[in-house]
Amino acid sequence: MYRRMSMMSNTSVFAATTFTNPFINADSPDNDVIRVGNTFYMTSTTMHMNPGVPIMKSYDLVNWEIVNYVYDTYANNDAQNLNNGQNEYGKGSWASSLRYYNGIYYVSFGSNSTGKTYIYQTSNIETGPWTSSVLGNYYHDASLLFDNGRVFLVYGSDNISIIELTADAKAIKPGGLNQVIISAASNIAGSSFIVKAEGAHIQKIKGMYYIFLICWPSGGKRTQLTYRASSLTGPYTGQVSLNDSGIAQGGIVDTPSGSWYAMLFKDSGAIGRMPYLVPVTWSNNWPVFGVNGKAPLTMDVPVEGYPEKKVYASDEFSSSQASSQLIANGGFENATISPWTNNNTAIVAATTTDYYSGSKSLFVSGRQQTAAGPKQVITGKVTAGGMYHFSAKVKYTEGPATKQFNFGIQNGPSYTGISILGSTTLTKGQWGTIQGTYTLPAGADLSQTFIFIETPYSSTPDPTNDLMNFYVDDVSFTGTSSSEATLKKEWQWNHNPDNTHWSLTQRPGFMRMTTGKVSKSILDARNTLTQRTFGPKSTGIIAMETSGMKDGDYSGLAAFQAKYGFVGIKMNGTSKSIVMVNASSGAMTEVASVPFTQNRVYLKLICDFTNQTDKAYFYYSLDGTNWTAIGNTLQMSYTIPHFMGYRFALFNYATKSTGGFVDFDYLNLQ
Ligand SMILES: [Ca+2]
Ligand SMILES: [Ca+2]
Repeated sequence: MYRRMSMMSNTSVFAATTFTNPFINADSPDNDVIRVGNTFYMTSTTMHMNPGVPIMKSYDLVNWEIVNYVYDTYANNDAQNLNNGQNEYGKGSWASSLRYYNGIYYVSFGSNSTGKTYIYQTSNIETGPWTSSVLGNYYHDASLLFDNGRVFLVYGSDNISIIELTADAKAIKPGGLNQVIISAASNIAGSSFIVKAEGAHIQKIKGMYYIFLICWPSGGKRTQLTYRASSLTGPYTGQVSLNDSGIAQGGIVDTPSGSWYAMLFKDSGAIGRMPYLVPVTWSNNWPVFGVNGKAPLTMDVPVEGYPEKKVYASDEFSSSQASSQLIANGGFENATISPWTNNNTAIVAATTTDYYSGSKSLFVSGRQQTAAGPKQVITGKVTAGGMYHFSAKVKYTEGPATKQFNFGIQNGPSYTGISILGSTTLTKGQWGTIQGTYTLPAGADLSQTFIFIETPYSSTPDPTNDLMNFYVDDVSFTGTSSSEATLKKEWQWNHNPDNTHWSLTQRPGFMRMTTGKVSKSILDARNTLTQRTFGPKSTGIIAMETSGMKDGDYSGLAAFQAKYGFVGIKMNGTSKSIVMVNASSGAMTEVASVPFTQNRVYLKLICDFTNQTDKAYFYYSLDGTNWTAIGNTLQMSYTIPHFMGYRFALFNYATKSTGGFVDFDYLNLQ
């Protein structure tokens, strides 16, 4: 059923009044949902894909769009960077918890790669910035609880445990609560299990503590459990809340008008794990899931009148003029000061002694020259002719009553590329701001670029009056990014991207991917760009230009999982061919090869998930109109090494030498 929304244009817009589960017909597992006012926000697990932990937004619980991510990268080790044969497939970030408390949004997640738990927080969930804290241990499927000024993580498998955090949610609280609160939580659902009770979501509702869990009894399906207690530490009593088709795992949320829903998900074959919205009613303060013990497939939309939204999108790769932040860790709130370094001879270190915002700033000491201070490289992020806004908070506490500080930039390796962008005369002991705008000259040497903070030049600097220690915080440099800002939010890179080897501006209108390492296969290639496949059938079409490819390069369009398949261009010597590769056996097998002599090619991938048939079909075209099937059918299978639904993947990797490139014109999703 549809209801007319408006007659503002010639095309009437109709909003559905009913919907069908799964409400997102694509991979979106481990959802955690909150409501703030009339807006719902939801996180999900995307494992080894970055940026990671998508923030999805909805007004009706059915139509969701990706508005942000919690991090660009959460760690930078070999596993995250696909270096030295390492990877973090199926690991990365797991089962996040999303909470809103006193104006701050909090997201926690654990990583099986690093064995740590991460807590991010922000006052603006849609734009950030996020600050991160790292707990030294991995807390499995942890759920955040804010309760009367205290903060807890509830986590674990079968024996569900609680551990207390500091009030700012940044660390484990010494001497805080730390105990098992539900022992053998699985036992209310059976006696032997494929998966014991886990996936905790704790919520306090009308003074009662509810802990939602999932378990998977042997011979049965994934099952939703609810425990409750009037005291945080128990005793908890539990019951089976839903045992229907494996739809389970998640918490509950209410609409502004007071209707309750559970946000659960179901394993669904090669497409991944898809989310299900289940109505919840209350009986004797127990939530009752579903209707007569079943999760309805078709339901009324919880909040009517909002337009359709998707978590995937076609992209023309057109350059936008969006302004983006080019400085990383500008508030010095991260675990390390990276990517900040020292300029000339200075000691630069994060400090909690003084700060302008957050809980840390950068302390600069040991200065030997007036230019000595903090430095951040922004090579590749700026373009000649671009206009940039810069700002930094600076403070010093010893020496003259007032002192001038400069915000500078150096374009190119020579000091002749230095420009002072702005200056402010500070008063001792007070934070001040250096800010302004800067247009990068047309002829600037962009082979290397960095920004820095300094005191004015003197060839014979005085230790007291020129080389004083100082603090820096909230450094910002925004403008038209040469790369990062313009990718649509629906894209995620496989593992950490190498941002120096892709560009949306080197050739406007195209995504240029340049190889930066020699790879064995697509599985250890960097800068593979992905989006979710979707059901019941989805088609991805790309146009790609290949004149920059080098001997040994592969590029094209993949159905990406451990058992991947692709159609693409292979360069062998000076000859190109269109190849179809099928890796369903676990080994990369070239099934078909057709000679190819032109620059531009069109590639198509059709995924059929109808009734979990899970088949992928591959095609190519020389003109974008006439299509030819190539190779064989890929039998897609959801495998645990990747632990993720199949993705459409645009790739370009080298097997012999680096430096080749391809230009992707568009991805068209149907
Ligand atoms: Ca700060
Ligand atoms: Ca284009």
